[in-house]
Amino acid sequence: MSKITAGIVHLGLGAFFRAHGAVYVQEAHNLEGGNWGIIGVSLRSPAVRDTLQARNWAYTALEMGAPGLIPKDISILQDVLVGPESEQAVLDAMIDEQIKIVSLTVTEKGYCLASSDGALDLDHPDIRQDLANEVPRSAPGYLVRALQERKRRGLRPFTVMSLDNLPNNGARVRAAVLELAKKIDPSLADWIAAEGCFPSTMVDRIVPATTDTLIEQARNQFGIEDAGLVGHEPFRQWVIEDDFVDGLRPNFERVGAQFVNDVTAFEHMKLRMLNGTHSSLAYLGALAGYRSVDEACADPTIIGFLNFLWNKEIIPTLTPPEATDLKSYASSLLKRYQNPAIRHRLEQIAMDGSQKLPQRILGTINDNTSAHRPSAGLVLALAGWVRFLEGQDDMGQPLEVSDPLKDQLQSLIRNCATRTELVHGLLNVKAIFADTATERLAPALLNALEALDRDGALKSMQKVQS
Ligand code: CS2
Repeated sequence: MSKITAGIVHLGLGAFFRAHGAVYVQEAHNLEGGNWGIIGVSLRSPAVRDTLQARNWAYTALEMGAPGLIPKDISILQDVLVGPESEQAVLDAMIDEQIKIVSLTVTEKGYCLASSDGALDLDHPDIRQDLANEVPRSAPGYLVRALQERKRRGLRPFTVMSLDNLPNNGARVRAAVLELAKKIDPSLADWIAAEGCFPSTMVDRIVPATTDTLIEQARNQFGIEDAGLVGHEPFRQWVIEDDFVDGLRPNFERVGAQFVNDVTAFEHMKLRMLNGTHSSLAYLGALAGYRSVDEACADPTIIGFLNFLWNKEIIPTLTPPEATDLKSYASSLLKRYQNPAIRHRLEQIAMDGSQKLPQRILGTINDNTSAHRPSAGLVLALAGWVRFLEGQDDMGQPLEVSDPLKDQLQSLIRNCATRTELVHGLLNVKAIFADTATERLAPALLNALEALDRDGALKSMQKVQS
């Protein structure tokens, strides 16, 4: 295999990027060649590197749809680095002038933002360490230190392209980078502000965590021995603001990406309609005893509840992106959820609720409140999150809670004697609810929580829509 010169460093080499962004880059390379190989970086654990090493960074992207499994070879990764093993190796890769783009899927929490308003959290332990040391730990820290060195060497900056499910992801990462840079060297911040580019993007593809069963299926069906493979649904979408340093980027439009001046309408649609209902399903579906999205979406009560959320509570808050019909978008989402080949675990989607709820659910509730529209379904989903944090479904089976604020939230739950006290305590957690009209939300949340306590998730979902 001949080596392709790398033009992209990607931070956060999880399954989503390997099944989405990397596939687009691979396809653009297959069509046009060019120097757009990818150097992948894991900022935390060596696990992905250790797995991908066996096949020299090549892996299989397996489409899981009605015709069965369709494998595609992805060999666009040129190297995989692990931040905590060698920060300098990661910085060296980012500083290399061949690198034109640094893209990121570091999840919501990886940006170290203070609260739902999106400012950099200067008290975050990783940001504190990045201010005190030149060797970075956080994603914003790596971006700033690499840009600092590029400036010192008289090089052009790279484009910073966030591919995470955050609204205005480009503007957010730009603000975080500028704030950190300003603290380190104000002239660096000025240079980045003047010369840097931070396109916002909307990314979409459902990518469940790889299971041993899928690895085995690939072995049996295709003779592929690949522990690093990723499975994904057939659908994909990528909408990108065309704002790249010196216009340098692969021709992603040739492989189906859409370039726009402003991605906001697409982001809102996707975050509220897809991710908002995904999170609602994760909490309420899991409480009802379901374990995967397709399983939950076979239940007529849940289908009715999803349609209720889309039609009555989410679509009224949205401006449709050009050439998009939101009702058809909703029905296509339901079909995607019902894909039986994607056993998307609800507990996976439930992860990191404290980081996801503001952009997925709370913004929609706020907009409805301002327009004097009710949000009983979304408030029920929020109450579902609270009950999920208690760690048991309606039948008393354990649920796995994983969240950076888990300790804080669960100790609040333990220490509140009544539901009223708990609702007030939770709504006071500024990292989640800073931008929410909590006085209006409190009585509705209390009601919904009591309904779940009394009736369970399924019956409550039924009552809301009737
Ligand atoms: C999901 C997303 O895990 C989650 O929180 O809602 O990963 C979702 O599958 C993707 O955003 C789909 O594009």
